[in-house]
Amino acid sequence: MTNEINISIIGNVDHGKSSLLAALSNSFSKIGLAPFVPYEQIDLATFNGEGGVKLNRAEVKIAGKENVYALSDYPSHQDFIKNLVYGEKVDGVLLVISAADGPMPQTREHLRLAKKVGVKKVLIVLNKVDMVSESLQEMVIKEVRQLLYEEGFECSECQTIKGSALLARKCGCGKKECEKCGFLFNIYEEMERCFSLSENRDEKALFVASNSSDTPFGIPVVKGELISGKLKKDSTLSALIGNEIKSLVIKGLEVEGISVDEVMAKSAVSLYVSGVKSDDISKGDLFFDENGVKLENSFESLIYLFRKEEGGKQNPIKIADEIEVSLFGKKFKSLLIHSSEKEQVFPGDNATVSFKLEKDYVLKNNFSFSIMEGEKIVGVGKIVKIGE
Ligand SMILES: Nc1nc2c(ncn2[C@@H]2O[C@H](COP(=O)(O)OP(=O)(O)OP(=O)(O)O)[C@@H](O)[C@H]2O)c(=O)[nH]1
Ligand SMILES: [Mg+2]
Ligand SMILES: [Zn+2]
Repeated sequence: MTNEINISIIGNVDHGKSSLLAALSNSFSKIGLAPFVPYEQIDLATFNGEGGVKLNRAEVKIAGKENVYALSDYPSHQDFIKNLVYGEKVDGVLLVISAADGPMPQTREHLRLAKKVGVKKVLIVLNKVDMVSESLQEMVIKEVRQLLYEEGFECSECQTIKGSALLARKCGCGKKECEKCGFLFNIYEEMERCFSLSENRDEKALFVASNSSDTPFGIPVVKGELISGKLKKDSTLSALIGNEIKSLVIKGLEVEGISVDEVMAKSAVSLYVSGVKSDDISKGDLFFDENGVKLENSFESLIYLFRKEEGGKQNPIKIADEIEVSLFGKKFKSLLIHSSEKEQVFPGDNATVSFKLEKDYVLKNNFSFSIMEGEKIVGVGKIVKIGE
C-alpha cells in the first residue's frame, strides 16, 4: 500500500513556488513519475473543494518508492491559509526562498501557521540562485535557518537544496546529470528521506454518518464517509449517538453497493450495524474504533475568516460573541472564549481562538470546522488543542 504524503509549497509571493512545482512536474513527467502540468495551469490553480468551501490549489502527485508525494501550490496567501485549516492534513512543507530576496514577512507567517497546525518537517529550497553569488546564497541560508529556529522548527532535519526553478522548468530534460534540472532530483531524494514517515497522522478509524435508514429486515444501515483508518466487518466501534457514547457492531460493509470485508479511509461506505436504532442517528454522528473516547466541549483553533470577496462577513468577531460552528455538518452554538493575539478578528484575518460549544462532542486535534452565519460559511478553522 502506498501512503499519500501531503506536501505544501510555501513561501513569499513571487519567490518561485509555482515555477518549482511546474519544473518538478515537467522533469518527473519525462521519467513517468508525475503528470505534466504546465506553469500557467499551476499559477492560476482553481479547485473546488470540500464541503462547500472553495479551496484553490494546484496539485501534482510524484511517485516515490513507497509513498506518493502530493505537492500543493496555492495561487494566493489566503488560499494557502484556507487549505491549511480546511484541507487535508499537511505532512511537510517545501519552503521556497528567493536567494535574491531572502526571507520576507509572509515566509515567517506561513511557517508560524504551519507550526500551529502541527507541521514538523520543512525542506528549504533556495531558489533563483542564478541571480546571486554563492556567498550571498550562503548568507540567505543562514537567515532562513535562524527563522526556522525562531519559529520552532529546530528539529526539522531536512537538508537545504539550491537551484533555479525557472532554468529547470525551461530545460525540463528530466535528467539527473543536467546542470539545471539536477537539483530537482535532490529535492526528490530529500523528500524520500525526510518526508517518508507521516508520523503524526491518526490511523484510527473515524467514520462520519451522513444519514441512516432500515433494511427490510430491520437492520440499520448508516451511510457516511470513512475519514481515517480502516473498518472491518464484525468489529466493534464506539459511536457518539445524540449525547451518549454507545457501542455498536459492524454486521456488514458496502462500498458502491458491493459488499466487502474491509474498507480503507476516504471511502463512501454503508455500514450495517447492530446496537443502535436508525432513528437515533443523524448527520455528523461519529463512529470510532477506540475505547475510552471522551466527550469535550472546548478547544483552541486556528481560524481564517473569509474576506468579503470570498463570501465573508461584514464585521469582525470578538471574545464573548456567540458564533455558530459546523463540525462534520453538525451545527453547534458556541461562545468565543479566548483569542490569543487579537482582540477582534476581521474578515481576511487568521487568528488563534478558543471556542466553547453549547454541548459536548468528540473533539480531536486536526478536526476542521466551518464558521457559519445562518446558512452561509463565513470562515474555516482547525482544532489545534482540546480544552480551554
Ligand atoms: N531568475 C529567476 N527567476 C525565477 C526563478 N523562479 C521563478 N522565477 C520568476 O519569478 C517570478 C515568480 O515566479 P512564480 O513561480 O510565479 O512565483 P510564486 O512564488 O508562485 O508567486 P505567487 O504565486 O504570486 O506567490 C516569475 O516571473 C518567474 O519566472 C528562478 O529560479 N530564477
Ligand atoms: Mg504561484
Ligand atoms: Zn535539464
